[in-house]
Amino acid sequence: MVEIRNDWSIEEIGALFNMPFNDLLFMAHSIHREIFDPNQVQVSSLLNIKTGACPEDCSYCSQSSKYDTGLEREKLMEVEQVLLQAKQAKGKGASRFCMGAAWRSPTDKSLDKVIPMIKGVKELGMEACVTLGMLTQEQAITLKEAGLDYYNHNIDTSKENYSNVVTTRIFQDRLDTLEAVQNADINVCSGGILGMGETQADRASMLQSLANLETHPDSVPINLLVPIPGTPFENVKPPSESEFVRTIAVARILMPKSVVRLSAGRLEMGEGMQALCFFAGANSIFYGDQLLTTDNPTVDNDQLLFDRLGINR
Ligand code: SAM
Ligand code: DTB
Ligand code: SF4
Repeated sequence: MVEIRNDWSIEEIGALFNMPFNDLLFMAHSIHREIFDPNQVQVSSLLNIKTGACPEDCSYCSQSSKYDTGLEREKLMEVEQVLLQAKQAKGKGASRFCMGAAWRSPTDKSLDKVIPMIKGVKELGMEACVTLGMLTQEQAITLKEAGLDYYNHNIDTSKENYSNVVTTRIFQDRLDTLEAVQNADINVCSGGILGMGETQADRASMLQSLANLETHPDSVPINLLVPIPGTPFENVKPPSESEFVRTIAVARILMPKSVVRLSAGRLEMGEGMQALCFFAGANSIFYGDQLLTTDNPTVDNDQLLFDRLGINR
C-alpha cells in the first residue's frame, strides 16, 4: 500500500534525487503502477484568453509588460471565440480545456466575463480549468459556483529562489491563493518550471512545498522553461535530461495520487526523453499545437508518439 504523506523532510527528498537513476525510476514506476494505469495519459488543451501587458515581472514570461518580447497584447477574448476553440479541442480528443489570462489577479468585472466561458466549456462535456493569477476567497467561491473543475496556480520554484524569479509578489501570495482554491473545493493544479538556473536543492524544496501541502495538488505540472527572447532568462542553460526525468520521478514518489503533467518544453524533448518521463510517472500532457504564446508539438506528432508507446488517453 502506498502511503500518502505530507511530512517529507528535505533530507529525504535530497536522498531520492541522489539515488542511482535506474533505482529511482524503478521506485517511481512501481508506485505509479500501483495507483494508475501506466499506459494512460490525460490530455488537456490550453488557450490564452488574454494576452500580454501583465504588470508582474516573472523573469520567464513572454507576457510581462516589463520585458520587450515582441508579443502583441490582446484584450480578453469573446466567449463565442473561446467556445469555438474549446469545441475544436474536444474534437481532437482533449478532455480538459484550460484557459489562461495574463493578469496579476482578476478584477471582479473581468471575472464575470470568464464565468460564461467556464459554463460553456462544461456544457460541451469537458472539464474546465482556468489560470487567472491571484484570487480572493470570494472569487474562488464564485468560480466554484460556475462549475470550475481545476484552478492552475504554479509555485514555479523554491521559496528560497522565488525572489530571483519574480519580485512583484512573494511566495506566500501563491500559497494563499492555493489555500483559497482548496477552501472553495476546486481541484488544485500547481507545479513549477525547471531550467531557470535553480539548483537541485531548489528543485527538492519546490517539490517539498507541494508535497507538504495539507492536501496534495490534484495535478502537478512540471514545465521545462521555454526560453523567451527579451526576458532575463532567455539564455539560461537547461538542466540535463536525466535531471529533468529525476524531478518527474521524485514528484511521483512524493505525491503518488497526483496527476503529474509533462508540461511546457516538450518541443525540445525527443521521443526517448518523453518516454522516460512517462515511465517515471508523468501521466498528463498539454495537447494542441499551441501552449499559451509558444508552440507545442503538433497533435499529429503527439498521436504518433502515443501510438509508438502504446499510450491511450
Ligand atoms: N498569470 C497567471 C499566473 O501567472 O498565475 C496565469 C498564466 S501563467 C503564464 C501560467 C504559468 O505558465 C506560470 O505560472 C508558469 O509556470 C508557466 N509559464 C509561463 N511562461 C513559461 C515559459 N516561458 N516556460 C515554461 N513555463 C512557463
Ligand atoms: C502550466 O504549468 N504550464 C502552462 C499552463 N500551466 C498555464 C503554460 C505554459 C506556458 C509556456 C510558455 C508560453 O506558451 O507562453
Ligand atoms: Fe503575468 Fe502570469 Fe506571465 Fe507572471 S506568469 S508575467 S503573472 S502572465
